[in-house]
Amino acid sequence: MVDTADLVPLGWSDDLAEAWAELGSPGRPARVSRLDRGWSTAVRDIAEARGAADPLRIRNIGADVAVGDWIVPSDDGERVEHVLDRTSAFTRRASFDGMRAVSHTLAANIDVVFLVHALGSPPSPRRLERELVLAFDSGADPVVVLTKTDLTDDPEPARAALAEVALGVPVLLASGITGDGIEAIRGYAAGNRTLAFLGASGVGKSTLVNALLGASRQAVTEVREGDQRGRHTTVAAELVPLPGEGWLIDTPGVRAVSLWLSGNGIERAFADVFDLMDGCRFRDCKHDQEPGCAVQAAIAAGDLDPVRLESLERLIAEEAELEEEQRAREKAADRRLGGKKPPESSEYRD
Ligand SMILES: Nc1nc2c(ncn2[C@@H]2O[C@H](COP(=O)(O)OP(=O)(O)OP(=O)(O)O)[C@@H](O)[C@H]2O)c(=O)[nH]1
Ligand SMILES: [Mg+2]
Ligand SMILES: [Zn+2]
Repeated sequence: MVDTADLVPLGWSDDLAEAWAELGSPGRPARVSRLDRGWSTAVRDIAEARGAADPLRIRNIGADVAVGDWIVPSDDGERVEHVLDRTSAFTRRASFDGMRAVSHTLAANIDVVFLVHALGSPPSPRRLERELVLAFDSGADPVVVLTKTDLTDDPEPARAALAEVALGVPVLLASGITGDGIEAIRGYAAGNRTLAFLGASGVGKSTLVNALLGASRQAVTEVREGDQRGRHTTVAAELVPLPGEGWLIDTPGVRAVSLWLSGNGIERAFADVFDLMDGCRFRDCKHDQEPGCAVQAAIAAGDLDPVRLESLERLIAEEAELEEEQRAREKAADRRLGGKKPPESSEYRD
């Protein structure tokens, strides 16, 4: 019988213990720290995580594995036998593979998702809205980090612009260069929790990770002079232990935040607009020209930015399209494989 006490510093939890027990407590669970083509690296204890012992290298052919996942190797240690049910996962739509949409899970079994934005370029509340939908859908707690505070004397306008769409979500200020706000971020890792950093290339995710580690572990490159865009320096997600306790997942910057839906992320990210909709006179109100529309009344009163309503409508349409596509795809797969689903790609594409 495996002593799972060893796994607690790796982020093992009651929910994972339950998922493992449901499989009949096979083998010894390990946590995926990085993925390379066809191979996973997984750590079995804190010594391996800290580089004092060699981690497991295992083939993940046929297994849908993401960084942060808990896996059980086959008896011969050759391949991934099981992937434990995830407690959370940040998943976006990656790209088209031919005509079919492919999902990409950037990080699994995470407790907090830091949505990183940078001062030094204009705030992008529209992008944040999409990130929040995915973050709420992930099952982890979203936190917004506005970094590069050293680049401005007054972060307040940008902070306010993001706070307006980050309903009930903390907006932290930080700098990976000066160390401003780093201790507040570290606080979230108490209790061996896993923190994932997500955001566009060049916003400073890896710099924050290095500041938290107190070491230049992650490569960092300068953004382009003109438009502050990054150069996609981080190319693969990686799970890294903090010096004290807790885990960080640095991820590659993603250009487009496209929906991949599972839960009620849209409802949570746009709770303010849905609350208004409840006050419309007609239940089937389109929030356009109808009399008694509470949404239009709020826009007229200056209480709701009309752009936010447009964002919501676009996201709902995108969700509907995706659901339609998934239905069509499942039907086609059923016909082809007699009910067996094709494996998901877990490669990073942008
Ligand atoms: N002034 C300042 N520059 C920063 C800060 N954080 C990051 N930078 C700079 O921004 C550039 C990009 O930082 P990275 O940490 O590589 O950004 P990233 O989000 O990891 O980018 P990708 O890996 O491409 O997704 C580098 O030149 C950093 O030195 C900060 O807090 N202040
Ligand atoms: Mg990076
Ligand atoms: Zn209405």
